[in-house]
Amino acid sequence: MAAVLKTKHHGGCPHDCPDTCSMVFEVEDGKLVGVRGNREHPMTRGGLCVKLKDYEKRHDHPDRLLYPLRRTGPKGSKQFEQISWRDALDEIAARWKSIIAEHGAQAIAPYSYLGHQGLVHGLNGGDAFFNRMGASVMERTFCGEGSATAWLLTYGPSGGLDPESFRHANLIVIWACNSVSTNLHHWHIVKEAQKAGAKVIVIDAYASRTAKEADWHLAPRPGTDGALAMAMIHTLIDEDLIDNDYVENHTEGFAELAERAKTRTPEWAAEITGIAARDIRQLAREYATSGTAAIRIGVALERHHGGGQTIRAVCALPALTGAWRHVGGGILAMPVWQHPYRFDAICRSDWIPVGTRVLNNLQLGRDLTGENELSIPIKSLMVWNTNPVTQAPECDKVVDGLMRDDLFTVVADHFLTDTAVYADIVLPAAMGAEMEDIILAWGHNFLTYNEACADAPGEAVSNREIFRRLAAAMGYDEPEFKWSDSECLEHFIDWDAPVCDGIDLDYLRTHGYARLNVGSADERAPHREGNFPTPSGKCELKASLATGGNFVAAPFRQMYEDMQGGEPLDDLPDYVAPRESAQSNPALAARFPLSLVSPKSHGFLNSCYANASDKIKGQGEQFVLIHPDDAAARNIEAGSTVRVSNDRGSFEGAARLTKDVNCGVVVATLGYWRQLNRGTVNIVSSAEFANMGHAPSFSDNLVEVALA
Ligand SMILES: Nc1nc2c(c(=O)[nH]1)N[C@H]1C(S)=C(S)[C@@H](COP(=O)(O)OP(=O)(O)OC[C@H]3O[C@@H](n4cnc5c(=O)[nH]c(N)nc54)[C@H](O)[C@@H]3O)O[C@H]1N2
Ligand SMILES: Nc1nc2c(c(=O)[nH]1)N[C@H]1C(S)=C(S)[C@@H](COP(=O)(O)OP(=O)(O)OC[C@H]3O[C@@H](n4cnc5c(=O)[nH]c(N)nc54)[C@H](O)[C@@H]3O)O[C@H]1N2
Ligand code: SF4
Ligand SMILES: [Mo]
Repeated sequence: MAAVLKTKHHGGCPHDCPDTCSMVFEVEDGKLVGVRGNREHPMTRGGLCVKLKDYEKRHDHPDRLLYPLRRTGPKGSKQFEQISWRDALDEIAARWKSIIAEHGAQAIAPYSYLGHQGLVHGLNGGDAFFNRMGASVMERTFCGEGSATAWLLTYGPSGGLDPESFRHANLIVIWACNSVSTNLHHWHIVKEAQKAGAKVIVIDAYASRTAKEADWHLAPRPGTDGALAMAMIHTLIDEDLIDNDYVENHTEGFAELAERAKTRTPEWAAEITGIAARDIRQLAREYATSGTAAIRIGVALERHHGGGQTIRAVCALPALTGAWRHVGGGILAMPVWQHPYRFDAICRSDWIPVGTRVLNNLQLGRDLTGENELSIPIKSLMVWNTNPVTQAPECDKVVDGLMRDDLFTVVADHFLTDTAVYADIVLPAAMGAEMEDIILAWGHNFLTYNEACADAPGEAVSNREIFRRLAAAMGYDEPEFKWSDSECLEHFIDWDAPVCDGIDLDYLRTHGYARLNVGSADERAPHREGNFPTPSGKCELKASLATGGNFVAAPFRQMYEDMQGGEPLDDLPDYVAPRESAQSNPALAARFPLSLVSPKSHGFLNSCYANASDKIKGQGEQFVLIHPDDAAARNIEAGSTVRVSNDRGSFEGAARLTKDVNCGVVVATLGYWRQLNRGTVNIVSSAEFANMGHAPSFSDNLVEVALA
């Protein structure tokens, strides 16, 4: 018997994660049999996280969807029959054509996210198709749009502090980011700096895995970080810890910010945050005097009403102290802005008919149930790369909407997810190693190539192929609908951009990854001399864009305007209270006295892997962290099943009594499947937008906890 040859191929982790690891796929006889991290890659360094280290098992999972399915029983009953691709496509095209004829194309709504993060098969992979159709535009603000808006207002589209430069920092502040679980390959660099003597400060609503490894953990009440940051600004000015030369030459609006910060004293912030005034002063002093201070903010910082304003206040800090002067000084949010992606070619937003309405993915439940009054109701929804029943807020409403008899729902996924079970037609999607792509990165400065090297099982096809087939069925014959994945990649990256100097598709195919030409992380201080890509060329403490200044970055104009959502933007940073807190809404807090934070699970990737028994075993059942005093007041013992509820609904979990949370705060992590549990955290979270970027408000959430 001839030995089967094992071959190795370049892969890129396609999951929604800032690390975008470069991987090595091992393939035998068309099947993915092993996977490891690329040892040469400076950030991946040969290691993958607990979710992905056996990625071949996800490819080979017995529950994977292999064929198109048509619903045969009531919605949600999981009764489906296998059908051919021809029948699936004919049925979808017929239903869509009839909906378009009767209600117009805007009655059809696309719904996607970063389940696959590639440029070809990812978030925007269906945009050209739906824009060609004239469907409703779906604004997708699950993650990062509050941060991005705040960042762009302050710094413009700068990549900010290089994640690899953190090894040169003397002081590192990790702010609302659970790096050990969610940004592991950056955490290695932070640990390196810590070993070399850097002090690591973690500011987190509870003692996360990351906070436990910090030299100092500060735990503000959820949603109050803006007060902490404003009081730091106050202290920097009050104690003359400002780099006056940097401020004068490279910032705008210092005098106005100083005026505002006058009343934002540490004593004022102590009341709001629950952190002692002397600790706030010490934090500001250490931050300003450490020499080289680096801040890494997590997306979680945006998840309350005033999230965007909070991030602007935090962003002001390195400009005030001149931390940007040093290699390893400054702030990191999402370096995606310096990547050469051509969203114009990917999305074809020029095809959107003038006047097309914009829906928002966080408010899917409200849109489907009629709570948001829509002049044209949604008659069909196509969901791919996302699982809103588990991940979107107010998800009981999402389920109510998906149950509507007059809604035609198509879902493409790998599994019969909590969302897919409500579909009329389910399409089987190919997985990572089965399709070519370059993976978009939002946490580092590398392009990451993924080779198609394994056979998709059954009749699963890639997202792009799904849209090629749908385009043919709908009669759309624009050339992009015929491009191969490789041809897409030629078009979807600006290969002539200076950051791509010396890099092309062949280079990536050979090496698997390439660092953008942005300069060495051991030498660069991107804003040593200012040079911020803002209208003024300075760090805009007072944002000219907030009041309609001249846009240097034209593509971002629409984004700012849309995302202000009509609410006028304050041109200076400030603390904006959460909607749901004892201070801002005492009547609500009397009924629901606990703040729920619902961060990411260590063992799941959003809701991915939360159906895999070994991953569930590692992660544990849905738990609710509660302080022993809060538990005692409710007769809750360790291990009791508790119900977490508010006016939006309830879910259950096992109580874990711990001083990792302060009194008044409870933590239940995200991703658990509704099919396998008694409710999920997003039943109780609110679909109200934060006040910037239409960001979500998952951390702005009052609940009560009781024995179930
Ligand atoms: N309470 C609370 N809610 C949150 C958050 C929170 O912190 N707290 N975080 C929010 C954030 S930051 C995010 S990013 C969102 C994420 O929310 P989602 O984007 O919905 O994330 P997932 O649950 O991973 O869903 C991705 C789905 O895509 C599928 N998929 C993966 N690859 C492919 C593919 O190639 N093709 C197709 N067709 N499908 C594929 C997966 O199987 C999975 O079902 O959740 C948000 N929700
Ligand atoms: N293991 C794992 N890794 C992931 C994911 C996953 O689901 N699982 N998801 C990926 C995605 S989509 C994203 S966006 C990133 C997100 O990565 P992170 O930004 O790290 O997101 P979270 O885990 O939601 O929240 C991080 C920390 O913020 C804290 N926090 C929440 N609200 C507040 C607040 O108001 N103030 C303060 N100071 N702290 C607060 C939480 O307690 C939590 O410890 O992770 C990615 N990586
Ligand atoms: S999920 Fe993140 S850390 Fe894990 S392999 Fe993928 S990119 Fe790397
Ligand atoms: Mo996210």
